Amino acid sequence: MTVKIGVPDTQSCVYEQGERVLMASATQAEADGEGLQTVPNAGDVFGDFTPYGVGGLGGSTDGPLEEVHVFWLAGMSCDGCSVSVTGATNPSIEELLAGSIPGLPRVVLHHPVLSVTAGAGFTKMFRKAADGTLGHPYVGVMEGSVPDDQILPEGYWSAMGGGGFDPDSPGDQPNRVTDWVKLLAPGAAAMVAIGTCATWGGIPAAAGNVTGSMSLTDYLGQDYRSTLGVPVVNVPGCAPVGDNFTEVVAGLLLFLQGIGPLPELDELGRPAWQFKETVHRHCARAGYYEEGRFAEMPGDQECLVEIGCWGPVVQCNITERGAINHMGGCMIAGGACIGCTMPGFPDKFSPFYKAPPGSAVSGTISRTTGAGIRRLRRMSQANLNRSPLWDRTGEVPTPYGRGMSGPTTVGKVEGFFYKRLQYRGSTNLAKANKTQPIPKSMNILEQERDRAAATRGQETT
Ligand code: FSX
Repeated sequence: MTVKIGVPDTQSCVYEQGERVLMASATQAEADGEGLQTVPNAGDVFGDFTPYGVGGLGGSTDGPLEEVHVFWLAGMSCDGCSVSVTGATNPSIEELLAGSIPGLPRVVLHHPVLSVTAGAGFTKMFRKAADGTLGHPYVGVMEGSVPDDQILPEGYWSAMGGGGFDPDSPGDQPNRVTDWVKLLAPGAAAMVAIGTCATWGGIPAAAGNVTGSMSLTDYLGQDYRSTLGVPVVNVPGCAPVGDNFTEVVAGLLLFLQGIGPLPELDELGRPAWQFKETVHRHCARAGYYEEGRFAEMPGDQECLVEIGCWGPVVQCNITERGAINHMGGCMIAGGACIGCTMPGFPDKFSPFYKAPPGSAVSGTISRTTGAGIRRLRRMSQANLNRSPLWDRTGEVPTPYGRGMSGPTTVGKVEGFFYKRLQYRGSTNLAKANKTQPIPKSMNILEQERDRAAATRGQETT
């Protein structure tokens, strides 16, 4: 059986699942006069009797999607990802849940910690999604790494709900999260791995990994595609920046709604615009690095590379985006980057208290060149901290820096050559107006005092 799914770009995706092949081709759908949103169903999850909808995913044919369900699964995690997401501001969870962002459907979040329902009432919607009776498209979110408990005859390392997946099952054993993932991933419009545990394996998969923990992609395999033809989307970070996640969800919803392109993902499935730059490039301390000034202990204000910061090679936008609402973040708070967004984390970055070996080379080069750069900058800075008027009078009339002088002889020589370069091919207005008179009312109070003293002198004589 072949189902064509109209998606809002020209990609053509094939997902093989037994006999079933799903093809996503906007071009074909348009050629058939179907446009978007005309396919009966996509994937086993909605069965043959679900309503027509967007991409065949169960939404209304009468208009845009009104709601999309998000099923949150937690494996081997510390719940830090959930905490991060609750702090997201742009967009916020509240905005997504309220459907207040123009064009986006309302998000119905099923979260094991945040949902108000519990027990069977909570897992009911998960079951509906798994057996194809939900009637709405859904996105699956995996927090925490995936343990290797499928190899166990019974038992689990991470579970949610109980009683088995067969409604007639008499058992009350907890249901493994790994089973939920197997059931929900094939019918999901997208599967998003949040946090480094879910994206790459993270801390539970570090050396000595007794649970056999792995990433969501390791578990589902590299051939996994969602019903929209999208591989696992990875938003790393331990914990991740909450806004990175909600921004990606918003982008996926626009895609699902048919009014936006699939968010650009890099070769590891990361949102490309969020993870292409290094920490160092946007770090508030990066200027110290180029001047060869390094912190010697936590709390120092300089570049942290020599006390264990891996920022120059780590791909992460925390220095640009901050932790919450563009505030805070590791380096701003004084913490060295330990590479938590990277697939090599944590093993390849440990021990965290030692400087990266590569920093010895780059640090030495930076110290050498930085010393010269620093001196030149100090000279320029001294010049730029004087107004043109102060240069002409030869003094700096500030009570705060008494004794600050006008330009020194060396400074004048340096300034002469600097200006030659600066104004080459253009007009130096200061030079063109150098005959402009010194303002007569400068230092007015002293003038008044002098005048008063002079008047008193005349009166007494
Ligand atoms: Fe992992 Fe999430 Fe690290 Fe925690 O729950 S990404 S341990 S900070 O935050 O899964």
